[in-house]
Amino acid sequence: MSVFKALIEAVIKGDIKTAVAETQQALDAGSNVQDILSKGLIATMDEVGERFSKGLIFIPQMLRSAKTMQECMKLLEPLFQEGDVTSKGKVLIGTVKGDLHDIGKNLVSMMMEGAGFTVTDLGVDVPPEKFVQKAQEVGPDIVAMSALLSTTMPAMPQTIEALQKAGVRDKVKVMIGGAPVTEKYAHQIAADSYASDAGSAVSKAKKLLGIS
Ligand code: B1M
Repeated sequence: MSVFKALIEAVIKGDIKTAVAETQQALDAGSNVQDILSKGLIATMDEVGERFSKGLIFIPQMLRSAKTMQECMKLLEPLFQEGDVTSKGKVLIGTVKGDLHDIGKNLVSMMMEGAGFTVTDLGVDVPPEKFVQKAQEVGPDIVAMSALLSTTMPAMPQTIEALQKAGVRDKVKVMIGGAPVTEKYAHQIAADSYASDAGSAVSKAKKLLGIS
């Protein structure tokens, strides 16, 4: 049985108060932050997704669990800081057009910031033209796109094409990720990098920019 049983149950129920208290208690008890995240919070969202697929829960419950997870993540965020104040590079990140899922994207954003990148987060449902406009404005080293729906994945190549048309593509590296996205898909759409999770997104970003 998981040591995070009470936390898991609270996230499934969408009980924010208990989930936040359980997260704090796990931290106080010296639990590893990565464990709280992966075994307590992320694994629970997989369970929530399965219950949704089986028709056991519906959108409002899924939304409540998502909100609960995000409140717990606020406690973990400061613990991801590496303490290096020099910016490692600029990252422009967003969830692609038509897609409202932002927990994974927020996690990537949080870990990137913690690792010393300067992150501009465009939020969710970001159309290609918004990526282009903001890229022209902030001059990022990396444009990072997240998608959680197989139906919104095509917005990734559309965004790459828009960057190309605006003459921005050659000035940035493009990284993609999200549950339905694969390394193969990244090759297929000529993205520069794919990461399966927030931790590897950081190491891949460093690799893209030649930082150790
Ligand atoms: Co939705 N949803 N949802 N949902 N939802 C999924 C994704 C789904 C798999 C559930 C299911 O059916 N089993 C399914 C998608 C099926 C598919 O297309 N393959 C689904 C569906 C169908 C839908 C709707 C269409 C439901 C409906 O309306 N009938 C609808 C679509 C709305 C829209 O976007 N237009 C919808 C809505 C929602 C809510 C709004 C209720 C809510 C989102 C709230 C929010 O995000 N603020 C929600 C939720 C919570 C989920 C599940 C349960 C959890 C997602 C999550 O946050 N996971 C999800 C089931 C699941 O994923 N198991 C599901 C935790 C998060 C940490 O993981 O986002 O994968 P993830 O991020 C990972 C990696 O993917 C990676 O790093 C993170 C981990 O470290 N990563 C990157 C992510 N982005 C990256 C970018 C990178 C690199 C790595 O580089 C740039």
